Amino acid sequence: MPRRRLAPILLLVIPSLAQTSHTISVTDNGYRRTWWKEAVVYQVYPRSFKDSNGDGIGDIPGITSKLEYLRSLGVNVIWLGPHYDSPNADMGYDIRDYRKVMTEFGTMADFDVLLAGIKQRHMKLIIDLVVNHTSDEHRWFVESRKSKANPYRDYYFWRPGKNGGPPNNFPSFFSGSAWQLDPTTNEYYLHLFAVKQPDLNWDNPKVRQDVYGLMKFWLDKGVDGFRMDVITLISKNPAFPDLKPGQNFVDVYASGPHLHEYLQEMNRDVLSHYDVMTVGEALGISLKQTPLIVDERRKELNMIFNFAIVNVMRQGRHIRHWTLPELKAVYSEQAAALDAHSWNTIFLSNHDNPRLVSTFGNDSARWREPSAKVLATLLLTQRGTPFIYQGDELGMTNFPFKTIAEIEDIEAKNAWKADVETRKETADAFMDDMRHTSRDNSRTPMQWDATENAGFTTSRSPWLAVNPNYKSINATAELADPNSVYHYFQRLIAFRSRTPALIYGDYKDLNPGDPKVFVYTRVLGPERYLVVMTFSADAVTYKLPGHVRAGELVFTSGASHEGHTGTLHLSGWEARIYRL
Ligand code: ISL
Ligand code: CA
Repeated sequence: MPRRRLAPILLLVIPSLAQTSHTISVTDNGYRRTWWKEAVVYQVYPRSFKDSNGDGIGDIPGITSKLEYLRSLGVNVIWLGPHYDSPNADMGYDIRDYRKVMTEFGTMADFDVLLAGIKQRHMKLIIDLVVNHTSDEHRWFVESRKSKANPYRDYYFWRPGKNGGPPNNFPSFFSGSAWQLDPTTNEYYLHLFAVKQPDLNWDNPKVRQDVYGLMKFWLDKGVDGFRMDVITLISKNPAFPDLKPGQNFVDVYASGPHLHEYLQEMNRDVLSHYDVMTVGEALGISLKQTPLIVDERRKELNMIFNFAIVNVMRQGRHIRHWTLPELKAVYSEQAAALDAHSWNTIFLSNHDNPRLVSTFGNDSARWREPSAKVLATLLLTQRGTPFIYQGDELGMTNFPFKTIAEIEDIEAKNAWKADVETRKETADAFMDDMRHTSRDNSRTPMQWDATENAGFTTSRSPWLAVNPNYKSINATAELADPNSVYHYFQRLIAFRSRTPALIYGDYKDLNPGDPKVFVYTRVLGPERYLVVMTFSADAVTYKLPGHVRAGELVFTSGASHEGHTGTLHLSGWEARIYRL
C-alpha cells in the first residue's frame, strides 16, 4: 500500500530529476534515460490469452478486447509472442511466412487494430523475432531441400553424413540429433530445435538481407521493437567440429564466430533507424559476458534475457532445489557486471518456464498470495526493465499434469519419446518433472473469470486444459479484491514508475548470506530506499545489518506499519519498502 500519494507524473519527468526546467537525459549515477529503461513489459502468449471466436485458441481480437485490462494494470509495453503464419510444430516458433498473420490468430487487419489500440493507450508493442531458424514449410526451405544447386540451398546448413550417421554429434534442444537426413539430396540439415525448425545460415549475406527486410516490414508498420528468439545462436562454426566430452552444447552453440558482427550489422542497417527496444534471448551468455551485447557503445541490443535466473531453479527438465543466497547472487553478479552503459531485463518467468509463484514462491492455499506479492516486489524493485508474464499478475500456478497426453509442448513430447519410451526414465519420475518444469505450466489458458473454461473461450475444448483452480484464481475475482495479487502488482508498478531510485538506483545487497531474508538498497542521489522481503513462511525478528535503520514505510504487502527502527518484526512471505 503506498503510504504517500505522490502526484501522478508523466513517464518522462521524474521527481528527483524534476528540479531542472527540462527533462534530464542522464541520471545522477550516469544512466542515459530512455523509455525502454523506464517501462514495465507484459508478455502475452497469444495462443492462451483470450479466444474471441470460440475455436478454443487465443487470438489477436481477443488480445485487443483485453487492452483496457492491461492499460489499467499499468504496463507500458506489450511483448507479443510469435503471431506469424506457422504450422505450430513449436507453437509459432516455426515460422512459415514472416509477413502473414497465423490463421488461427486472425488477419493482418486484426493486427493493425491491435497495434492502433495499443498506441491509443500510450503503450508500445514489441514482437517476437524468430530468425535463428524457420519452419521447414517456409518457401526458403522448400526450395533449399529441392536440390544442391538450388539458389536457396545455402540459406540453411546442409552437410553429408559421416561414418553412416550425422555430420557431427550436436544434440538438439528437443532431444535426439541436431541433424536430419533429407532423402531428396541424401544430405543432412541442421536443426538445433525441432526437425521442423531448420537453422538459417547467417553466414549467407542474402539470409541477413532478407531478415533485415522482414524486420523493416514490421517496423514500418509501427511496432516498437523486438524480442529476439535464441539470437545468440545465429552464428555457427561452419566446420561443425564434434562437441568434446564435458563441453556444454549450449555454450558452444552460443559462441559462434560472427555473433557480434551480425548484431552490429543488424543495428547499423535496421535498428538504428528507428526508436525501438530490443531484447535478445541469450542462451549460453553469462552475466559477465552480458555487456558484450548490451553495452550501448557496442551498438548491438538494448538488453537480454540471461539464463542465470532459469539455471537457479532448473537443470534442463529437472527442478533444482535452490537457496535464497543463490538467488541473491544473480542480482549482485548482474550489478557487478553491468555499469551505467549496460542495461538488462528483470524476469522470473515466461512461456518456457514454470509459473512464478510455484517456482520461486509457495503456491499452497496459505502462502500463494503473500509469496506472489513478494515476487512482484523482487521483479519491480530491481534495476532493469521488468518483464511480467501473463497470469503471474494473478498468481496463477503450475498445472497438476498426470499424463503426457495432457501436454502439447514438443520439447516435453520429444523428451518422453527419448527417455520414457526407451525406459531410461519411469513415467512417474518424468511426470513429476513435468509438474515442476513443463513449459505447458505457463501455457494453460489465462484465467479471466469463474465461468466455464475461465472465460478464456466459449469452446468446450480449449487447445490446452484450463487449470482446475480457475474458480478461485481469476482476474474478475482479483479486480474485485483490493488486496489481491493483481492490485498489488498494479500499485507497485505505479509506485516504481514514479520512484526513479527503483528504476535507475544503485543496488546493494545488505546481507547476501541470509537464508530467509532478502534485503537491499536502491540509491539514486538523495533518493534512498530499503527493500526487505522474507522468502519463507517463517516469521523473523530481523536486526538490519550494520547501522542501517529503516525509515518511513512507503510500501508494503503486509499489515505492519513498523518503521523508523533497526529491528524489524517480519511475518512469513512479507515485502516492505522503506525510505532511508
Ligand atoms: O531452454 C529452454 C528452457 O529454459 C528451452 O525450453 C527453450 O527452448 C530455449 O530457452 C529457447 O527458447 C526459445 O526458442 C525455442 C522455442 O521453443 C521457445 O519457446 C523460445 O522461447 C525455439 O524457437
Ligand atoms: Ca480463437
